[in-house]
Amino acid sequence: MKTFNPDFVWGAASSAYQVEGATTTDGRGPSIWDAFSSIPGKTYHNQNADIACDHYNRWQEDVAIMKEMGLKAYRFSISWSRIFPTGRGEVNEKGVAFYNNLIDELIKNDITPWVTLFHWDFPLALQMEMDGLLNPAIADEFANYAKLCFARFGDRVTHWITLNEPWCSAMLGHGMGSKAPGRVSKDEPYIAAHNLLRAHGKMVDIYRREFQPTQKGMIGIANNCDWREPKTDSELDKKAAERALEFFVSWFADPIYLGDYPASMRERLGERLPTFSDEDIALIKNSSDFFGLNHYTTMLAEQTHEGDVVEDTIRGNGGISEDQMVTLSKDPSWEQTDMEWSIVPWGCKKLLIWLSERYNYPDIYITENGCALPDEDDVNIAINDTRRVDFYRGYIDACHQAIEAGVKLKGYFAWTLMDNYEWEEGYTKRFGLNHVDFTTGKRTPKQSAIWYSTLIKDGGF
Ligand code: PNW
Repeated sequence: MKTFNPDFVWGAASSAYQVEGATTTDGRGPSIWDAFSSIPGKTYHNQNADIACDHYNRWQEDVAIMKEMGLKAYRFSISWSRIFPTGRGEVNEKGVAFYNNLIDELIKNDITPWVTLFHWDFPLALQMEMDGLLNPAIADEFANYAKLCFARFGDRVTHWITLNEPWCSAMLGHGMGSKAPGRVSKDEPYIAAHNLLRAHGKMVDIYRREFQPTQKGMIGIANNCDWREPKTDSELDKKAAERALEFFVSWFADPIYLGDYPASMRERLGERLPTFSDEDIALIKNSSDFFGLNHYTTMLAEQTHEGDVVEDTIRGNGGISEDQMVTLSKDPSWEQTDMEWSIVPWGCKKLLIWLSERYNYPDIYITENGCALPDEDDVNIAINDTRRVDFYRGYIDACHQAIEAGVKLKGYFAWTLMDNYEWEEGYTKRFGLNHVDFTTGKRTPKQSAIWYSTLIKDGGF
């Protein structure tokens, strides 16, 4: 039996746009994802999240499912444009009421709410008025929105995540353009990331000064990072793997833990990488009470040789591999999920140790980990998801090994509570512990949900 500390946080995660639906109900304003998904060709079969899991109407049933599963925590995000339909100005009280009800219901059922303030559904009005994340002034808009959330929900919410995966907003939203706002650029990712870090710093500053002393909560950020394993034992490949991790997670975590971007990024990017002002970095440094990590896969990394054609076909570098001089690949022996993400549990362990060593052993929470499997439209196939059970067992075992190696891992959130709108992939990629029939809305627990509940009940497996 592998046992975990009794106060280890076992949870499941979701995000507003992926589950809520009701995109024009009760005064919600549009987000960049409503706009992006309405452009023909941007998403699978032009699917959008107008209905999604209809969680906006079925939240009570969904909390009952969490209760049944024995979840200790539920990570969800707030839709900014439900609270401020145009991003700022007058508060939409009906939007506030929805989250108040959800939070109260969770607490009534002994499930701790972990709230993400921003999970990609940026208000369309601010995108159009201000150019979104490219405008430095956007940091103040984030702070204004976050302040309202702390004021209205912080009496009950004591676990805050400012941003979900700024790497994705920067690289996939402003580099490859595969996610909203769909911009394609080699330089904008670095600007968007910079403003997101500044926004994070301002949100945390407001929380710490105005709310944390009385509300006593904790606040952090959720960064995503895969593991990069050197393709060979050569010094060049080892350095390439290290550099790939630096361009991935240290891009965001070094400013927060060490006070500036990694030297490898500065060296390679020069002026293309923005510089923090003294005021910015004063707010950003030490601005996370815990390390939130979303982790999905592992890739092999090798030094790109001078003259090689760099084509980021497996997308692991968000389309700007040449900035890193790193070429990524996969070991063909690795089993893959429906996202074509390789299943490599030992990569998770190595990453947890690498992060702990680099950032001096912070408390870490895995804020997302999970897998999509094929053929699960059919509920009868979905409920026999033994491969997902194997996936979770493998990764949770790797977490256990990391803890034994000294990593201060304090919690784990499965992605995701139920099948939902997988962004540009529409409803084809199913990550849920619970199956959702998108015609009727019916939820059905998969075997993985039952396995996970048993693990929570037993405190291990
Ligand atoms: C995360 N990558 O997205 C998000 O936080 C979730 O909303 C999403 O549903 C989940 O993981 C599964 O995709 C990612 O290309 C998207 O490295 C892309 C990448 C990583 C995470």
